[in-house]
Amino acid sequence: MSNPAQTLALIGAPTDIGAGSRGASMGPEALRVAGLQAALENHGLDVIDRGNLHGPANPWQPPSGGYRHLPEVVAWNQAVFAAVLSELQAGHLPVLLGGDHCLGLGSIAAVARHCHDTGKTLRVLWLDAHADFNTSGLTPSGNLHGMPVACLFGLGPEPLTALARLPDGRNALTPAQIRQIGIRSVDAGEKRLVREQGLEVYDMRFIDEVGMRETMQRALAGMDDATHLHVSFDVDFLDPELAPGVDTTVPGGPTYREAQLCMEMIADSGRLASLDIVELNPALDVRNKTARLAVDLVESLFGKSTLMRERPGR
Ligand code: 4U7
Ligand code: MN
Ligand code: MN
Ligand code: MN
Repeated sequence: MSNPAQTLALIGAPTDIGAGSRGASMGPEALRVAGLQAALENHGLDVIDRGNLHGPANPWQPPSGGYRHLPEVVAWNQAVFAAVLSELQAGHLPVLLGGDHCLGLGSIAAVARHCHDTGKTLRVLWLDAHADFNTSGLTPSGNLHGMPVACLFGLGPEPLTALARLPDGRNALTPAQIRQIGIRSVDAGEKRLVREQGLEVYDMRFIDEVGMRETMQRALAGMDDATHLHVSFDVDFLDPELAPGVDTTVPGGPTYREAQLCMEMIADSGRLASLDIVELNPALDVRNKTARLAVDLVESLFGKSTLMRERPGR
């Protein structure tokens, strides 16, 4: 490998407080059982498994004030924020093993803080069937896993937007820093907000029309040596025929080859510096096949195919 040895830190966050079904709390263990650490080590990476974070249990209550389990979501995100930031400060590449996607808030808030502290430019790729851009007034469910992107933009409950606020008072993310890929289910009010905020969304219609290659070229364009690339991989990004082990399946997602190309092109960019793997729900999976597929794709994200190809300059 031509790039200097990189140390990955796996951080488990076993919770499903942000979701509408129980089970994503088993995600970290399912990824371990599917051999995530060994698979990455086979590609010459150093991998430390930090084990699991701790946080409140799922009280399984209905939404209150537009949010379900807000205090628990805050507590889990504070733990994720601290763990991800400390790995970044140690020079490691944090890999957050969710857990539901409400944790994307704490993870990306930490990455944004680190970029702020080190003068890096943040680019986020949000691989998901959903835009996760709801607010308390728009959400049909109250589930906070449908709201992390809005919270990162400062649109959300104060304890979460506070976590995502930078020391200089700016929000963790601006629309220019995020690209959403694979989107195919956006709620009516959420759609208006996405347009109003000017999010760059490469939805499935776009991928159908121009193909995954052109989509990824556009999503990855304009990065340079100062770019920190964060990937938030919601496993429901994938077509549910391939990946049934998620709670919020939406038909018509990327095929196996399209998903591989997406991951390979991210690897080729040489900029990947932090990752979330979220929304895997082993309670809905079939013989852990979705976890195994996620591991396979994450291998590509870290350069599995590079033996076959010249890697562009890093
Ligand atoms: B995920 C939903 F209504 N939009 O807000 C909502 F369709 O992290 C789903 O992307 C959110 O899986 C899905 O509840 C959140 C729903
Ligand atoms: Mn999501
Ligand atoms: Mn989703
Ligand atoms: Mn989901």
